[in-house]
Amino acid sequence: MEWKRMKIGMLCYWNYGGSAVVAAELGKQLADRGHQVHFISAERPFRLDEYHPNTFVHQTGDFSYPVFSSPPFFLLQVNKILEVVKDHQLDLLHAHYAIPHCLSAIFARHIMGNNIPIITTLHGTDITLVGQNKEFYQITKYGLEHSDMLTAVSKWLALETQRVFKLKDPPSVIYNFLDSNYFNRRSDEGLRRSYAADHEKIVIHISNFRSVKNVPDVINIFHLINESLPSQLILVGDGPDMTMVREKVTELNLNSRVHFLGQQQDVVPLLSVSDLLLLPSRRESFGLVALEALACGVPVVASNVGGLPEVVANGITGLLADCGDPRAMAQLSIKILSDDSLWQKISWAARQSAENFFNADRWVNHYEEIYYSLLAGKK
Ligand code: GMT
Repeated sequence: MEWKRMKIGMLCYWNYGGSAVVAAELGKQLADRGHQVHFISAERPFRLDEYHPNTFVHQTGDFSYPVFSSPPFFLLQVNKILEVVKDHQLDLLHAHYAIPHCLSAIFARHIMGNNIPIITTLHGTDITLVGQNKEFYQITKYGLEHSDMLTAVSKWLALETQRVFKLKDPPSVIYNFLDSNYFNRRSDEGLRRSYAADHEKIVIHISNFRSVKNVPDVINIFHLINESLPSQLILVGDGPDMTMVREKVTELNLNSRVHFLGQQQDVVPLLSVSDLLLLPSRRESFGLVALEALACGVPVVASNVGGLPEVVANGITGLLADCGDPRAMAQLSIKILSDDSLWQKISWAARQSAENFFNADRWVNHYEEIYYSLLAGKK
């Protein structure tokens, strides 16, 4: 189809989390291609931190009333979708994360009585935790079956979705991506020295400190690495397991070696001074932070779960071990960190894979093609 400027409604969460990041990055890329992107979200999406031409942000309303135990977000969002589709004549709706976004889009379309195309991108826990819970199963299945197009961020997630929801076909796979010009190693000796002495290594972990991220194992792995190689650990992010993690650091007498930085908007400077990223997650449908590390030439040691093996090529851009085996992950980490030529080789391959395979243009093209084919099919 010939290029046509589309008006796209992007439904997403706004706060720290990969789905919010992917929605914002996709929106910016599409806006740079000349499309109009309308974010419909509770707040301005994280990573859409500054004004970006061709993007619009429509905040879901807020309404409290004594009979509501909390503001009914779903209904408020449906109402906002109705408003924005009408006011801006949107061509299609793209929901990131099945619950509630694809359902609010479907309900809004039902009220409008039109056939505005709905594409739903599955990110992981919308399927693996929330969606397959019996409290949400039926409604999630309905949402998947009534979207015009389903995409998943890894092959693993696509097959898992098909299996759990007994779908005729698996969702199409569109991998997450990044702007590899922005995510690139920028050396900063001063910053590096502020964390580590010349003979020390820097290990980093970035997450939202939820149980699926298995952060206590980051500490166990780091403890073992540090016994062989003097190192420092940078922890970025915050979340429910933070207290437990702090206690563990104290218990293992690592306080002088662990740096708690909390949530950080820009991780490139920190990745740029790091020698290794640890990601021992229990579940991970993709692992966006692993890709960000690869782009900055940081080898990744991660668990062999979900979509992680599709992002981190075992033995090439990082090393994988079974989840729950900190000893094995520590051995792999020491292997990379203690061999300079191996580190260089993996770091180079990591950067290549981010630049060539996971580059934004390639995967944004796929989304754009899907949008055009849905619009063509609508006529
Ligand atoms: O992990 C979540 O519960 C939320 C979700 C999110 O919005 O960040 O994370 C998922 O989506 C990311 C972006 O596609 C993926 O990189 C993460 O692997 C995935 N998290 C899990 O599967 C645990």
